[in-house]
Amino acid sequence: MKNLLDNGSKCLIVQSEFSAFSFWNYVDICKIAGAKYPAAPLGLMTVAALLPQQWEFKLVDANVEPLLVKHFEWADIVCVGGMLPQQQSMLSIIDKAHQYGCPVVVGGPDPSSQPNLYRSADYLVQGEGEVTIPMFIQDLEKGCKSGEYKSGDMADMTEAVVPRFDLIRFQDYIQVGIQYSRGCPFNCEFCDIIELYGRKSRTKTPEQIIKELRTLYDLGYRGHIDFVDDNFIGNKKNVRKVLPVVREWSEANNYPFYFSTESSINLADDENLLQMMKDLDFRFVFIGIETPEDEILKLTNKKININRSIVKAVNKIYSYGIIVNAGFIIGFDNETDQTAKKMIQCIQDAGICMAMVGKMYALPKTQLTRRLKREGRLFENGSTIRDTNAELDQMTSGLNFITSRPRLDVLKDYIYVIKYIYNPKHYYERVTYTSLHLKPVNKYKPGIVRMLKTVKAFLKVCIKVGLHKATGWLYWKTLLTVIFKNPRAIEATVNLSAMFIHFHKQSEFIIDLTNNEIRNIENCGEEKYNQLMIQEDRSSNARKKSLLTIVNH
Ligand code: B12
Ligand code: SF4
Repeated sequence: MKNLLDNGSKCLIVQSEFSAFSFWNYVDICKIAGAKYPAAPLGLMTVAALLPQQWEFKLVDANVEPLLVKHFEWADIVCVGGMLPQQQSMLSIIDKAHQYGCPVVVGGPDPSSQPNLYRSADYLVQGEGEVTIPMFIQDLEKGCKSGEYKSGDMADMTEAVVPRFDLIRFQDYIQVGIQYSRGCPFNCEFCDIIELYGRKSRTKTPEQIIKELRTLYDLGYRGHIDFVDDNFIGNKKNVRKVLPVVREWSEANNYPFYFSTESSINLADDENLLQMMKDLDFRFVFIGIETPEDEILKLTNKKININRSIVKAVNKIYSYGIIVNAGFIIGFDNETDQTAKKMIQCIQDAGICMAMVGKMYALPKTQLTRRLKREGRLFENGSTIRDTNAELDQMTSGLNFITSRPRLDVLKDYIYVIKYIYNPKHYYERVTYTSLHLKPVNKYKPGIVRMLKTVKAFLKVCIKVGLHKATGWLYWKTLLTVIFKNPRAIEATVNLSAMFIHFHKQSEFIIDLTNNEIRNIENCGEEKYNQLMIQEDRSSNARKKSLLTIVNH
């Protein structure tokens, strides 16, 4: 075998395919916008920056281009990594690479949480690459042909490298991610982030962030940047330091980017921070609302959301020009028959268009899982999704435990919520509400090429949504209302309206899937179903175990 540390070794990095039906894979909308996929593979671009720089790299994202034989024939070594929904595709890439005689390095979120499944790879690199990739390289130096690398240490973010953004074609994506921090200070019972990345939010320095932005700028990227943090405001003191620096840089460069991120809801309490984000043209924030019911929040220890009006908090954020996308969960222990109605009311009253309503999932490294195990309620292998493991996300899978309410009630409530909120009339009511409450700054101004693309996309939306019998009238009514009452928000209105194409398709898929599950339970009876699930777990294999790892924010 060739000495891989030689100059010019060829390293093929593969982003494997995601499931087509994920809430997040709004590929139809990408096509309208002239792109191929929502988000660029930040993890793998970071990995490329951590590997020997004398190597020659090729990054193939199978979500935007076919992975071909010639790619494997070119490569001396193959790196593959990703999250749970990519598990099947990652495993098949390992096999394929071996067919062509390439050693394979595997890493990333799923191989780190389910290492057993990935032992077919030659090198299994767990955890944060900043810590474990150097261990792998040391082994290569020693000529090791295989190895496993893990560490209890967490990466020092102030030493993080600039990802190899040069390895992708920007036009393939709607957005490019950068990461400012890892970890979150809160302590929600169902969350694995705090156990994987810690409760101390580790941040990069302002200089590092500017360096990343400058790199993207110099490579010609303009437009949407997503801060992929677990909780962007997890370390408020540091965020307050970085935002003004980024603003100064943005201003000096004529605002080449606009931003989005994930944050806890206490963002709404901090007008100063909101103003800083507005000044930088933040346009979206994803917030884990989970449930509007305080009793449930208490049990799940999501204290930061308790004793507040969600509607007021969301409105506050809209007033700074930032659209709130949110996650909700059904399947908490102390839900009642009023839960679904309260959730719907919260989503409608706050006008949350992109509401990802998922079923509760007990993740391996969480307090929730440990409690359910103690209570004898955990289906260790989460095998509720055994027939559809290619379609994994929070909406298609979940409830991998004996629910406290009858499971059928939970599932029926789930369908009720999804049907209601993704009914065209109700969805467009929310688009109108958000658009009228939004005060965008629109500091980022697209160049002429992007402008033409935007106009083309707008016309496509007008045809696809505006001429559709289910949405036509609602779309034009919403559009005209916003043009007359809050014209600055028109871009947001069109974007949110377009997203309905994806949500409609995706919600129908979810409803069918959940109805099948309901039929199965009705056929065998709930008690027997639970018994079967628990028994099945006792005799199940490692592959099924992997189906557990879905997360909520
Ligand atoms: C941003 C984000 C998203 C974005 C994705 C944007 C994008 N560009 O892909 C969105 C919102 C779309 C998303 C969706 C989902 N996400 Co997500 N997401 C994240 C988040 C917050 C950051 C990911 C990121 O970019 N990190 C920054 C990069 C640099 O880190 P990284 O990718 O982990 O890579 C590092 C290491 O893992 C390692 N590494 C990675 N790959 C490889 C490969 C090799 C060969 C090696 C050696 C090392 C290596 O080195 C890198 C540097 O340290 C993480 C949480 C987190 N803190 O990581 C969750 C996370 C990745 N998501 C997760 C999940 C489960 C999902 C969903 C399934 C949830 C859902 N709602 O249904 C969906 C599925 C998406 C889909 N397309 O189908 C889980 C994955 C768990 C698992 N076992 O796989 C995570 C870890 C959150 C968690 N609580 O556990 N997500
Ligand atoms: S669910 Fe969100 S707010 Fe709660 S601990 Fe996890 S990352 Fe933090």
